[in-house]
Amino acid sequence: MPLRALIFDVDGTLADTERDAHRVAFNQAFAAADLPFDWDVPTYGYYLKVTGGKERLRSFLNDHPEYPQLGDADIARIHKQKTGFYVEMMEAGLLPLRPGVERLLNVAREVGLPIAIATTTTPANVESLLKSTLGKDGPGRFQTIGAGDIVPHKKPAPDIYLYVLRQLGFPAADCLALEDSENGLRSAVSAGLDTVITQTEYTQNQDFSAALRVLDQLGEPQAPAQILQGREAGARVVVDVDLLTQWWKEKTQY
Ligand code: XBP
Ligand code: MG
Repeated sequence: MPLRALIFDVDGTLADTERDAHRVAFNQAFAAADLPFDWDVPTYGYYLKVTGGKERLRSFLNDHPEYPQLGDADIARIHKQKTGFYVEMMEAGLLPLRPGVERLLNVAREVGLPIAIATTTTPANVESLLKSTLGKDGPGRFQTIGAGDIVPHKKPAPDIYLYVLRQLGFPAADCLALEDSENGLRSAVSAGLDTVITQTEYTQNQDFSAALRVLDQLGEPQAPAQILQGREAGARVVVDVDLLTQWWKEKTQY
């Protein structure tokens, strides 16, 4: 039985969106709302432990009683503005896909392997990122896009992956997830999915022991990726459908 679908996370996996896009958009929204704080790079990294932008802001305010405490409606309004700033940034074409991502998506298309998305981020963010990087038909290349508040519990809960698997109509054992974070890995694994990690600056010290492999990126032929955890640790590879299928078939935990 061949691999039947690849399910991609978005933030950190398709593109390195957190530090220079989401964080900046949050700060623009805080300034627009005259809030007396902003998120520097380490602070934002700390609050990435909370998935979902609204939930992240709520968690930050809970930890900082010295700042104005906002109700749910205010948080939703500020978050909506934040989404607007983020979409503007994507429309300006300021953020590339991570190395090897477009190549792997193209290979999947060539061999007829369906691709899908399971993310915590707001649907408008996914759409603007995919259109700005892959063109106006970018979102349509994914058979299913599961995003944001469509499920009751965000990652690390399995809900979004279970939703996407239901939409695809495939059992988890026939698919493979690609993630960048421990919260994402926990979500995918609890949904029953084998998972390959491409870590980022923000996630590099997280626990990925449940992953099939951990890499620094997907790699390009002229600049291969490095396997960081897994049986071939240290090896340089260009991740394609054949290699993912090989890892998925072996189901090896190293
Ligand atoms: C990342 C998230 C999101 C983004 C911000 O999700 O947790 O909250 O940081 O987007 P993933 P929103 O890695 O699953 O793509 O502000 O729209 O939540
Ligand atoms: Mg992610």
